[in-house]
Amino acid sequence: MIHIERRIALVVMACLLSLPGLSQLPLFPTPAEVRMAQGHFTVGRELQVSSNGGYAGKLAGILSEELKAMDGDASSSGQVYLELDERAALPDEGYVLEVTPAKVVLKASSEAGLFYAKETFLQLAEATDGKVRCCRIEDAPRYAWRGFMLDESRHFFGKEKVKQYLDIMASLKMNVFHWHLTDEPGWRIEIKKYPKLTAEGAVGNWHDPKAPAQFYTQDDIREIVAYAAERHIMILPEFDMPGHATAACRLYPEVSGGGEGKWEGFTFHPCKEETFEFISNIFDEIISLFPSPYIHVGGDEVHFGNQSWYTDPEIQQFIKDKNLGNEVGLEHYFIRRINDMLAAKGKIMIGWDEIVDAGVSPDKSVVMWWRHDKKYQLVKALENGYKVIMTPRRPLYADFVQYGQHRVGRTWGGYNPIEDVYRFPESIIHLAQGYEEQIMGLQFSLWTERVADAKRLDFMAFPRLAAVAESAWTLAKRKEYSLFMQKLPKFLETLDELGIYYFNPFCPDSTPEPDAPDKEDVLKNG
Ligand code: TNX
Repeated sequence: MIHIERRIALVVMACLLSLPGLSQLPLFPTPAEVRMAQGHFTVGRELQVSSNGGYAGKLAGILSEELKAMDGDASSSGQVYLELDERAALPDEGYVLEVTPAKVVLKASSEAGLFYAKETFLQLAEATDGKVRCCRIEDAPRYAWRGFMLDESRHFFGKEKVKQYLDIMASLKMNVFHWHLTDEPGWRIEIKKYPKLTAEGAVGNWHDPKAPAQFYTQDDIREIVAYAAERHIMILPEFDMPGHATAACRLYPEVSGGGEGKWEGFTFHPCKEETFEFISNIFDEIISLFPSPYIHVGGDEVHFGNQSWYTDPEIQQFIKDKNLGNEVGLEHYFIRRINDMLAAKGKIMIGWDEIVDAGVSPDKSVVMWWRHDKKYQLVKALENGYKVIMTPRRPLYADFVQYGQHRVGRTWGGYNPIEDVYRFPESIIHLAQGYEEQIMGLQFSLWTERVADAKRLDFMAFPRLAAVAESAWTLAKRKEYSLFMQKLPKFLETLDELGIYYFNPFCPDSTPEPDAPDKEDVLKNG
């Protein structure tokens, strides 16, 4: 009797698992539609990879090498075919992957789509040691913007680490790397016209003002931009202004707008022609390096360090002459002028959500919503016609801790556990009702004041990045937290193989929190 009951239970479970949505493949992120079928395709050394030429041919060559490196079953003689077909009119970045015992077909109407078909097949092959279950996958992203931001001003991590993150992002189908390259402690991008920016401005980091200069040369930047492009990742450079400009103002005091105490030199001078010329020249070099249609200009937290705007006679006169009302009006004037400057150079400006109040043109600018405690700023941006990228501090700032026992990193009436990351944007999306088309997507942002080395960087990024990727790519109706957690161990295995130190949400105490030097210590130690 017991025997029969157990058999029934097994059959019921098998049926449940075969329902769409429940039968899950070990894929990050979960695809839109999966239909499982009988049998397997075996990856092996005799495998033939072919294509309909052009980009598909190039990708076939790459896939062939990647599969060979897996050292699969020697006897396999299967075929893999990649087809780029614009007339098939598959969604942008979307693809179809069909696995049958003898043949695998990857099909897309865009290069990015074909690339993602390849990433999906590779993940399947790796997760199953080359024995891929037959299936048909039809996939396309929920959001066009699937981003990760890295702050390399506060601490610098370097080319190899960035490339490793680009590899992982590509595998997770993330497509924007937002690079925060300028801020208070250090300037990290070579600008030929202003050599002091890196010769001296790259010296120091958040916890050690004397740390040796670390920055990217223009050759490094070109190399990383190309590396990212091969993986269908756009690099969005950020040059923060008029606040968070300390590293530049330190070296070029003629463009500094003052600031007090620990915010000395925090802002650019908001009305000198020399400032706009300086910024324009830097933009020209940035634009020559980054093909992205967007440039991020910050625009956040100006009030931290604009004390001298209130007393400087030249600034006060300017406010009167231009009828700007007050210092906030001047801040908005500055942002509008930068917006026009970038538009004249053919670029769309992206700024933190403060720019909504500046009244910049929604045709020429995009808003990054970051102040989770100011939900109305998101609504205001949408109502005013802006496109918005969502990266609210809670739950999408990676410098917030992910576990209640962690002590290094931020909290704000709570913290950012992987579950909250996964449940975004469903937790707030009602605010965007009627404006869904204006939401470009979302981004995980890693600020690095309290992240001084690669070990801590990885610990803060992983495994939450996998949850972000799924939140950005996977349709809400296909997201299920318990299923995500069931497959997460596969992702952790991949991280192990890469030698990445991550937080293990299944046994939180097995992965102690790496420490980070504090500024106070440095000051105390002289
Ligand atoms: C706020 S986000 C900032 C950053 C800090 C971050 C730390 C934003 C636009 N400004 O300068 O690094 O908080 O969480």
